[in-house]
Amino acid sequence: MDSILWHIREFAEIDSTNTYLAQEAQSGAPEGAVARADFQSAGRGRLDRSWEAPRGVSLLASILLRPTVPPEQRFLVSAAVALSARTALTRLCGLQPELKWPNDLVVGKRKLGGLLSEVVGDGEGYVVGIGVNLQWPGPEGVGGTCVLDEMGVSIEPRAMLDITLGEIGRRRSLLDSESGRVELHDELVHALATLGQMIRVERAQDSLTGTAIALERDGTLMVATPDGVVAVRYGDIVHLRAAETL
Ligand code: BT5
Repeated sequence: MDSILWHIREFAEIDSTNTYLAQEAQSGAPEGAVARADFQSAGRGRLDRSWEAPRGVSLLASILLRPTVPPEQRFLVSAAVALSARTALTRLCGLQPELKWPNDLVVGKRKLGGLLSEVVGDGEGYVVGIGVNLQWPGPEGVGGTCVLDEMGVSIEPRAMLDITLGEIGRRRSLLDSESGRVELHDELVHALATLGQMIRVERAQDSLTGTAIALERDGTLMVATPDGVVAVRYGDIVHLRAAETL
């Protein structure tokens, strides 16, 4: 059941829906506040990277959630949104993207969407931004894809948002309980293309190659390398190929 009262604010143009909603959240906006834009002049990715999209061809939205989640399981808040977007796409057009650790929606090796989750205060809220390429596959050279290229259908951003919010409503209460978080974690593991892949981890200080073997309860990715198992807590990864054995 959809238990959240959504309050959606739509913009023809904004700098970044995440920046806007984070300010609203700081000022006490309630859970369920949502910002959606046709165009962002300063769309943000993680680590000061940018998220690009021409006007009207992508879902560009941010959602404010205020669950009670232990700090080490905060990643499940953005996971709940990513899983909801995934289900929304399947319901809308049959596409079933996979998730790539830590925050991408992918079709094979191509990036369909990304999430940017920001904590408000000391965990009083989470602004989860989501960008999904609907009718434009992303900037040249980044290996992106879009729903139109994958399925031949044009989905309107608002339609995708509405179904995604309904799906978030179904998952939202899971975040508040230990058993619910286990359920979400299981759904995430099932949707995560990363597990069982040979991957390259790229971090500021180093890079390593190995097989992703597990996702810990705190979101840490366990990677088996020739030098032993390494716990990867942050970083970017590249999927190289499916590993022969797990
Ligand atoms: C992400 O960052 O993937 C998070 C993207 C979140 C965007 C949403 S849109 C609504 C909300 N408001 C915001 O301001 N942001 C959120 P990251 O993993 O750092 O990926 C960024 C990288 O993806 C860039 O450096 C490019 O290489 C690539 N990229 C940029 N635009 C893309 C696109 N449309 N499709 C595919 N790849 C893209």
